[in-house]
Amino acid sequence: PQVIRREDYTAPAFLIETVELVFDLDREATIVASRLSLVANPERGTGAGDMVSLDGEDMKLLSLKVDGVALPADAYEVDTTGLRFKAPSERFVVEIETRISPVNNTRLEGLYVSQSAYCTQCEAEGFRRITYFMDRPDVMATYRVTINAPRESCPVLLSNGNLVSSTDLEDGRHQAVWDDPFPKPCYLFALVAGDLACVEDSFKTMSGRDVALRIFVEHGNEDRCDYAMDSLKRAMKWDEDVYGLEYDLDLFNIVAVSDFNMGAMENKSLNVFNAKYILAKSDTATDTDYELIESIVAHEYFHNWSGNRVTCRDWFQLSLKEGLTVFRDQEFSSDQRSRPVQRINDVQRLRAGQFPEDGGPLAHPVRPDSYIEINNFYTATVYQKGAEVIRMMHTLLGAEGYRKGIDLYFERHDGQAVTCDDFVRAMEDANGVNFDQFRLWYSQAGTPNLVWEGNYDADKKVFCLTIEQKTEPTPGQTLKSDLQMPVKIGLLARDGRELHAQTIDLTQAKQDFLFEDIAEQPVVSFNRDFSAPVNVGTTPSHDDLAFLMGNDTDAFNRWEAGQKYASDLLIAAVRAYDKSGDADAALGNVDAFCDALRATLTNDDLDKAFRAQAMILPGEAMLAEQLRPADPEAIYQVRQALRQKVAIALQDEFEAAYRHNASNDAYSPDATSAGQRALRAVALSYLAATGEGVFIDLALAQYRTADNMTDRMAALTVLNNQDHPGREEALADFESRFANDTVVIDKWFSLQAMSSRTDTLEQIKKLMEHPAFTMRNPNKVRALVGTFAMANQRNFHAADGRGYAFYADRLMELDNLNPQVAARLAAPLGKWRKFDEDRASKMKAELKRILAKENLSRDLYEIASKSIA
Ligand code: B3K
Ligand code: ZN
Repeated sequence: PQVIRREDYTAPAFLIETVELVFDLDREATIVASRLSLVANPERGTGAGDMVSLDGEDMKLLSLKVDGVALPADAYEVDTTGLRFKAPSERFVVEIETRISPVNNTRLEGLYVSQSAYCTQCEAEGFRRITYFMDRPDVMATYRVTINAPRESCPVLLSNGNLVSSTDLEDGRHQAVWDDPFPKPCYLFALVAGDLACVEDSFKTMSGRDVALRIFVEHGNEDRCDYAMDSLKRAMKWDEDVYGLEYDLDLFNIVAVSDFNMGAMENKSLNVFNAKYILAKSDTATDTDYELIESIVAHEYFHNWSGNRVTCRDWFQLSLKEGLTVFRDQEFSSDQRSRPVQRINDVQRLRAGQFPEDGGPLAHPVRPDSYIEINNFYTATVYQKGAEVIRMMHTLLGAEGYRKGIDLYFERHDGQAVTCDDFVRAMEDANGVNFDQFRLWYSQAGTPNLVWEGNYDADKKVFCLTIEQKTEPTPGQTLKSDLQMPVKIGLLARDGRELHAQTIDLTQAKQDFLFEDIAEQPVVSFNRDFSAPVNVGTTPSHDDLAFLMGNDTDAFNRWEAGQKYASDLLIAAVRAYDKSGDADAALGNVDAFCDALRATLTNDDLDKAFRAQAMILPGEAMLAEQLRPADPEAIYQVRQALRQKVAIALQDEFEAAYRHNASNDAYSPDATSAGQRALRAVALSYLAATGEGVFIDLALAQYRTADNMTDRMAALTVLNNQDHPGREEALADFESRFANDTVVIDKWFSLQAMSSRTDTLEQIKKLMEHPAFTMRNPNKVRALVGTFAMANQRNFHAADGRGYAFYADRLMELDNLNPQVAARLAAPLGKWRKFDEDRASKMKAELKRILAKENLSRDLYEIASKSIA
């Protein structure tokens, strides 16, 4: 397969000014007529005689006219990748008719059918599966779209922009015409048609315009849209307040569909969502679901400016819109909820998803240099690390300086397709700073490692902090440069007073920072708020960590100190366990750690959501990252043993927390109530970890009486790992309640796929036969199959290798239907370097088997071949 390189970028030979599309919808054979006005690109100096090259895949060309005249067969070339002919002049009109088959589109890219509705997904390169086009983001045009469809089965006809007209046609068909006045790249095109219910609301913008807001869902789901709608209105207001950005059309539509390759899509004024990120009511959605809905609705809305009004010049610049928009949605959520808890969640996500990527075979810079399949680059690096890069600029420039940069960026580039470099230049120019060194964050892959050392001179009252940075080589990048990063630090006195706090600007490989007038030997709170997205190799003493857990004025670092403390105990214990096989003995005395946790658990000055977070030990995968080779069974056993020790030591406190955080009020998804439920759930899970049967009964009782999904799932999660009749009872009850609810039943699939029980793989195989399961629906595959590899380290890595073989079989099966989703699930097999030789060779054998598959997609080929290298 061909490698696309960033350095090969050239501006398009021709531009497209206007696009007129007419769709005659039919499940088997949809006819798409397109009329494009093309003009030579002055930047390229092209004209008559130059080749016009249009992308196109998986469709039938029915007719082609240039300036009204059908092209003779020898005047154009058409193959499986596109259509080419010579331009007659500098300005001309192309008319194309194609036929496509939405119902046979299992890739869910382009125009496809979900349940009974038609919908589209065009980012990154799906538009070329609808009609021949210059499918690249730097070709921006205005669109007029006509949709013809049967009135009965498709009463709702939607596209981007404003509705121009609706008319009845003959034979029970009807027609809608939509016009989008804002020039856009084709990846933002969308069409939806079907029999959908609609929930309506409105928003008054800061300049007083009324915007109609509509959410379209399957009939019967109308009562599950309130939270998404409320989130949308809060996001619109927040973007006005914080960024001065106002919505620019008179309507904004959201459609929820059940078959979707990812979370959601920001098509201009017609966002299409995976139904799981829209639908929620108290008995079907957990607090986490509500949080995700809020942040994804906001994320897609924010793209209207950061992505749509200003878009990417080419796909290597993807982080221009994604990093920025993730940063914006993270800040939105921080303002809606607890800021420290939000930061903890975001950092956990970065560490769980991005750090392993950056340290593994798929490592790539935030702005990649090459790709085979662009869909493989919608990664944690482009999204989450990209957001951290924006956050660092925010920290370095301050909120005001950052806003000046943002204002300049939108002023300069509105209506354009630009680069990450253009964004950084706006930040520099607005603030009179130089970001030459900082820019390396876009081009250099790998997570920097920081180590620090403090030296206190008691006579001079001077504290010297020495910091060293180093980034390990990544595939294709052996030499690494020193990066610029803001490191927030605090110096604390033994009584908890803050002696000094500062954001330091690290730029060198090794750098000293001097602090004067420091009255006593301080305890260092390093990289507060995770201001630099790095690994910190220095582990303070257990005493200092316990002190920071109880005293740091930075909430993030209070949590971080607990995580470091736990990791340190667990890693040492895993090493000891490998020799002794006795997890309890390997852990030894952990009283001091338990005391520190107790102090946090019972500190009523702390937010409950924070306390709940602080009780959760680092996950098995996180621990595996810090061990080489990682022994998944040892990690599992040792982590369980520490959980039990904590549970027994803090049993009274957990019981009290469980009792005191029961609620008699009706469910409300607000952050405070959610925090209370989270604390109660953590308490229940620890109580069950004591090993006492009464607490399993308590979980079962909670399951039976739960009046909301959060409490129900908390109980079921506990039961899920038990050998107890209550497990079967609760799982069977859940199944019968929600068997027909496609969004909710996925929780049931994924929970079972996550079970630490050793019969889990057999259960998964059985569940694949369940009537609600199908390999054609990405949510189902992710819930049952993806979860197994991503969130069940113990069983996926079972020593006999059956987990790997099962998984590879599923990836190959899926590759024939939906290569994009198959490739997105493939990364776990690429982690073989982290494991012992036996596991590593089994994992590699599966990768080889995948690479030998007939008709292997470009998508899966790219991930599998890079993973094995
Ligand atoms: N921009 C889309 C993601 C498209 C993924 C294509 N493989 C959703 C988002 O990031 O908002
Ligand atoms: Zn996005």
